[in-house]
Amino acid sequence: MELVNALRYALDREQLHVVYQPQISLNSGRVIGTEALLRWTHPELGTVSPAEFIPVAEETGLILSIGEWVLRTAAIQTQAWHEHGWTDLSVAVNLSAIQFRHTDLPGTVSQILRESHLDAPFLELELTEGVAMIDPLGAIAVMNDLHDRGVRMSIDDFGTGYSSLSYLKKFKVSKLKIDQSFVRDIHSDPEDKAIVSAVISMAKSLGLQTIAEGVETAEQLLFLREQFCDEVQGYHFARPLTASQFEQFMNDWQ
Ligand code: G
Ligand code: G
Ligand code: MN
Ligand code: NA
Repeated sequence: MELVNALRYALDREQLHVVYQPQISLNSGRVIGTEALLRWTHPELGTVSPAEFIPVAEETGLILSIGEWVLRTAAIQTQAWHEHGWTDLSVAVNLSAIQFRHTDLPGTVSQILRESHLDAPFLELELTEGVAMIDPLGAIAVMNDLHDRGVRMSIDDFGTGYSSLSYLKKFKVSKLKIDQSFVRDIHSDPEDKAIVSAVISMAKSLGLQTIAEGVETAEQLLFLREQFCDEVQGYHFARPLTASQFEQFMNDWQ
């Protein structure tokens, strides 16, 4: 079966699921959110990485229904955690540029929030710098609309894309996600160290939050603390977890 047909089938047959990676506030030491990450367990191929199938889903437009399913699943799960008493938790969902351009994204998001009963500020949409490349004015209009509905937005993989820094002023984003490629070599590459430190201080001056991704070691964590990075995420704390593994993680945390 072609990958795209297999993927369409996967969406119908519940072969897709969402895993959640904890995000920790360095200020409070609390788990304040998760990033929702899509997984596909294919009956023969085993686990297929989203890095492989998202591009196929984008080419065929299937990303629209998959993306909507991820948003709905993550919102329902996070609301269930709120009702369990973990009322701090927000959820960050990765969006494809296609979703951003080709649907009534703000309307879809609002409908999902209504159905799930999740309050808008607990949903964060992760955009990449590519979102604004083709149609910056259109992107700004969609962002303004989402912002007016109370949804937060962050820039994923910050520093690896092509966007002009002047966009940061026009985009209604609240957080920069420092790409893991900069975090990885903090301790061996003085340039990466300088980049991470500069991004954090620039973000602070602009009133933006920062989260460092791909934190794997205590040394990286220490440096990020010293630089007053707001939040961290990475294998040092936890891999992306199934919902029930995440609940165990929360029960074990501090
Ligand atoms: O979780 P992992 O490292 O395998 O993710 C690989 C890539 O797939 C990352 O770039 C991540 O942002 C992307 N990805 C994961 N889940 C989703 C999703 O639900 N939607 C989109 N558009 N991308 C996702
Ligand atoms: O593009 P995006 O930032 O959404 O991709 C996140 C990806 O990074 C996910 O596939 C996730 O599984 C992966 N990831 C999360 N934490 C770590 C980490 O500490 N180290 C590495 N190497 N990958 C990580
Ligand atoms: Mn991401
Ligand atoms: Na990233």
